[in-house]
Amino acid sequence: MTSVIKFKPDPNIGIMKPLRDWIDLSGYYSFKADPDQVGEKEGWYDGFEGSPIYVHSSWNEQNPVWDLYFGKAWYLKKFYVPLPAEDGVAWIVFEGAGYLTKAWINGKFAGEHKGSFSSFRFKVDVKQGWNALAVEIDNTPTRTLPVWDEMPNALFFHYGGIQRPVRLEFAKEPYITDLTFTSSQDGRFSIATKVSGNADVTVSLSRGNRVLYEGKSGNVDDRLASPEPWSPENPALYDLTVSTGSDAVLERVGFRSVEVKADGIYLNGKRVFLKGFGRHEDFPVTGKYMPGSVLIRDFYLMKELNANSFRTSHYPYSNDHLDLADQMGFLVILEAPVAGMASYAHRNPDAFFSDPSFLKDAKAQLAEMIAEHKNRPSVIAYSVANEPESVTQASKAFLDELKKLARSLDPTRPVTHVSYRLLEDVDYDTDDFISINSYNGWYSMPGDPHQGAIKTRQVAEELHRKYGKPVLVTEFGAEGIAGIHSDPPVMWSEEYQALFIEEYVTQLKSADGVCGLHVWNFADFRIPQNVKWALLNRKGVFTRDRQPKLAAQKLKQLYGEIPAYY
Ligand code: BDP
Repeated sequence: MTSVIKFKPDPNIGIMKPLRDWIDLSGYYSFKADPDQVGEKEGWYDGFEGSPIYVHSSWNEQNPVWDLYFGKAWYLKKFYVPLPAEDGVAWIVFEGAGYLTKAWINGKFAGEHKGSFSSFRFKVDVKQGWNALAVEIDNTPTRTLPVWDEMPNALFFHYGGIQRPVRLEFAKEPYITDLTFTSSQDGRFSIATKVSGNADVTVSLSRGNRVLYEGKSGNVDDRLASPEPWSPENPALYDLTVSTGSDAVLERVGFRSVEVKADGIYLNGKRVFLKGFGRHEDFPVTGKYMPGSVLIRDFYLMKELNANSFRTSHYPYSNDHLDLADQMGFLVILEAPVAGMASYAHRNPDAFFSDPSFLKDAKAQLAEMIAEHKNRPSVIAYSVANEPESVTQASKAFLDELKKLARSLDPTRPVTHVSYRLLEDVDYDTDDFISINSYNGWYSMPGDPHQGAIKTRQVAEELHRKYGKPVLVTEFGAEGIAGIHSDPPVMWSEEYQALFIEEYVTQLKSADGVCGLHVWNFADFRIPQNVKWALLNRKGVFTRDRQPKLAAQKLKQLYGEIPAYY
């Protein structure tokens, strides 16, 4: 599988340092919904009359008419290529579009892709001068990933469209097709490069203007004398440049080690406590696209609350998002888009998890996620799924296949699955650490966060005793509607949410074997219409527009009292 080479920012956050020629294809497009699915038959790839839309962003909130549109839709754009494009290779690169994407350049089919949350590319023929790009997106709610069969029960809003950047990228043969960097905090590192043909490859590692290592091969095992290790306190990044003469790519890498022992997760040899959040990519109007300015605010807010970690619940986040995690020092649990199964699969988990096409899609999207993000220092572990019905042999077989694949693609990172089946779960034996979601005091034991937190502590400690593995509490939280106050603290008030979080953190921070706490969620986010929710999922400690609730102040204090290393 060919990994996607990313353009990474230079040390000034947000400034792109492309090492290939490229043309940005974001901007205004022409858009047309295709509810009758006639576009392909009628040749819309050659052109159609549409209305304006902006790429990249979900289509839904750009026009109230499209808000609840799920299905096929078309995008069209004319673009100008100033270079003699014919004497090299050109790709159209999507950093995330979906769920099903088909693209045509100048009426010629370029390729199709399944999955909304990874980068993919199609080789294309473009000509110097004007060209046309047509894209068909299909987000019909079906057994996609995440699973959307039953819309009202879906875990978050089912946005659609070309939701992340698009560009045209050029290279000359032989070009670099894959790059893997692994390291440890003592300076040992290895580089493995794949190239499209025969080429002399050179590699270099530098910091700022200082070149610290140069090698004359794309495959290197070596050691850098006394590197600055990467950590949340000091996220030291190095520029790794790999060049074939005709092509060059840049990755920003770090020197760090991750190890799981029975009593915790170790970063650079020290036992680290993960303090943070489950997040979402969700923002008004832009939908599933997170503007850089919002990400910047989020990361400052997370730092302000003394957090050092988050999970990319429930799909891999954008390159912009994860670049900031590398840059600002967050420990990321990177989650594959295998989620949304609970309400559906519990009726017949055997049939659900034995479906070979479901496993095939899950494996493909997990593999893409790892290929794209495997060089990031921030990514310390992979979650292969959120809340699968991990209580039967069929679901266990499904999850074990995913874990086996993750380990074969990347033996350096621990693997987990996120369970809400707690003591009943049958798949912890193949996890490196255990991850649990718990809502005692909200969905169960409503109104009693104190006993709820005690019960969760007992479950976490029992799992740790039984399996001899650390336990990360990946979700706990309560809805708090901003501006709703109550004395005494009752459910849905800001006070109840703050109290719930306080009870959980107090119980769990010193629980035997608990290696971290992720509050659900960083910010309120959009969900399908359902009597369970008041317009949004209100479990954010910040509102959807990033204003603090009472819980934010409380959490700042609580996380501030937990030492990062213990
Ligand atoms: C958990 C899911 C999460 C939901 C949360 C909730 O993992 O995606 O948003 O419940 O109900 O089960 O708020």
